[in-house]
Amino acid sequence: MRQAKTQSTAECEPFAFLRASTSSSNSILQSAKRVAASPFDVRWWLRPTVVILLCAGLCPGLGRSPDNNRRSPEGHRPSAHQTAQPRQATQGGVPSVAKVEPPSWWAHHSINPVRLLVRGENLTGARVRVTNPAIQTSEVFVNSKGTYLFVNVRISPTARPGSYPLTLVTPLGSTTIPFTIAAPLAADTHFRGITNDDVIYLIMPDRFADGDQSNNAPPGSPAAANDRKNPRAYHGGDLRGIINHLPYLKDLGVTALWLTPWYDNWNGVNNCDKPWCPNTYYHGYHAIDYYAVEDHFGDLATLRELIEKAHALGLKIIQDQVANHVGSRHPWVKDPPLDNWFHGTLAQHPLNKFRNSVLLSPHGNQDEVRNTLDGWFSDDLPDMNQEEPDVARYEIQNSLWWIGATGPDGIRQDTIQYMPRTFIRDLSDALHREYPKMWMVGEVFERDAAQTAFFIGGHKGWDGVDTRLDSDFDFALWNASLLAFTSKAPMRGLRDQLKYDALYPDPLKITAFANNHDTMRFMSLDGATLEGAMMHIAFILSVRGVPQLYYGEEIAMEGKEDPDNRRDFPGGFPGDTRNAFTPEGRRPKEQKMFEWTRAWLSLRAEHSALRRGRLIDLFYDDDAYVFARRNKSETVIVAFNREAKEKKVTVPARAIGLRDGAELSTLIGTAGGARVTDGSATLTLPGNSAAMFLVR
Ligand SMILES: [Ca+2]
Ligand SMILES: [Ca+2]
Ligand SMILES: [Ca+2]
Repeated sequence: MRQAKTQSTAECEPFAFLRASTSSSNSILQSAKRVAASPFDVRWWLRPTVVILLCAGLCPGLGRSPDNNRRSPEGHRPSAHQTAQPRQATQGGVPSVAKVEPPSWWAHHSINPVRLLVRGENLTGARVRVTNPAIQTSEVFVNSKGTYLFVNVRISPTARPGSYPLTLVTPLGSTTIPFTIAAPLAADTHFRGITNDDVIYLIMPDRFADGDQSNNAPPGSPAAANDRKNPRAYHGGDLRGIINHLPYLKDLGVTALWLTPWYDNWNGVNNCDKPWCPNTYYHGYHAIDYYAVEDHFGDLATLRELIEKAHALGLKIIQDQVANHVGSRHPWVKDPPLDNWFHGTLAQHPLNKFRNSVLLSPHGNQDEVRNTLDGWFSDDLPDMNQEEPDVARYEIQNSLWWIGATGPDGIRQDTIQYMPRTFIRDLSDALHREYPKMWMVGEVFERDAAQTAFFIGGHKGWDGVDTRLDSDFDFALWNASLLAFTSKAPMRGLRDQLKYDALYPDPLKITAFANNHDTMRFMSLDGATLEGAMMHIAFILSVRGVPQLYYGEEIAMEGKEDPDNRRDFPGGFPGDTRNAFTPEGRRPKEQKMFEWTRAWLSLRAEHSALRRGRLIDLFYDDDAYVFARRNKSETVIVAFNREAKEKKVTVPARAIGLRDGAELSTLIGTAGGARVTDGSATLTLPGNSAAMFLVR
């Protein structure tokens, strides 16, 4: 159940202002926001005078000794957390610390203080001391079992990188909380964001390439967990395997790699009598440690090496983050840091009914809304309660920690519509404040453009919230493209879907994807042909938005529903009989698809109109769709003909500013160009193919 939010001194941190609009008790902030010239401008709130004035009224503790351990440890927590709080540390033994999250932070960071979550034993009654004046602690809280301690650490701007251990003291002993101030990564070569100049390539690390067989059976993983014959077991793919194939990806022409989650997941194997057992968490969506790298995939140093080597080749990296839930094997599940850390418990929790549109509708009833936000994605995925400020804060810090510690350029945020939109906004704001170019794309798995548009940033929804989310995936257009290119729907359906771009603040910001790890591969769809797959990928690479491909699409891999759509890339694994990373190892069909994909990627890189141009419909009927992409420097025309035979299509030329005599030269897909006469041009389109023309 949700807890009523109470005022706390923690609200005085600049970080907290970003969520102030959701605080029912924060009337001073609310009234201040009403008079603000730009109440959603973070910089306004962060002006020192504003901070001081607001805090003078709200935070009587500000300015007191940073060592607030004289306060009762539970002093600032909402009362819901206090119910079982022992007054004295008379039970248990000497304190011990097992985990500190985050383990490191940075000076000059926009989140300061950072709030550490310390897991340990016998922490009841703990105080935290520091001797180095470069850091100051405050707001200590210990949970009722004495197993978790929260503490704010404020880092002086003059603090130098190094070790800054904190001392945890209870009446029964003391121990150390290790903590490091890290040197920041260079901002010009990291955190660069994703733009329309990028093409994203989705990789499941376990299924792409095994570059290090020494990590294929890490501690705690039985043989059944690492069985390549089981599509739900770990197959051995890893970060080293991706490093080894960076040149392949560079040559293909993609510019950004989205890796499914690299958080550490449980190494064991689930057994049951259902068809999906035995299974493992090879896909990475069941984190047991938000601050560690999956040991099947490598370690933090290998991840850093991957990101540096990718960057050196001009390839960006996108981290898959999952703030909505963790795995049921996470230590929190048996012993949550706070009673309201999750929505419910493993034994008793709501299950998500996935009535997702209740959030879109202003008429949704609260039972359904709460189920969508609080319901567990499955019994195996405990749902994080982002409406608890300490949960939101933990997750925002975690998101920024990965960016700062490893240097990726973007984030893909899983199952984003099951989290409060205010949390998405606060996370977006925190990311952009520290990393101005940072880009986050949300998974809104809905074929309804209205739903997609509701979650993308740049406009307020009916609820008054602008998520400020940079992008989300265009499942509606993906669906329309599959239907069109498997001949399940008229080609005009593409245009009919694209008209709903009217709902987006900026349609260029949408991520147009060909397929992903949750969808059947094109070649396994009913009605699929290689020509259809070629048109589908050409469409995704030429339509507005940031394109995203799925590993293996460039060789027309097959695969039905999960996990069949996650087959190993041929040649990536020891013992593979052929290597499809090389032309010699590809079958003729695969080579044809590879060359076609590479050619369209190359054209996209060469022609700015394909990346950023306005899309203008020129022709659409049952079997063909022709559109222009036009910017100040050039106009290209992209045409799709689904008929088996050649088709002549006349397009209006004046509509795209062309005069009689203008030449349309072919870029790909057809030998014949065209010339504008009497205000129009007649294109000769080969059967079952896509073509592109450049206007000169
Ligand atoms: Ca491996
Ligand atoms: Ca693991
Ligand atoms: Ca949720």
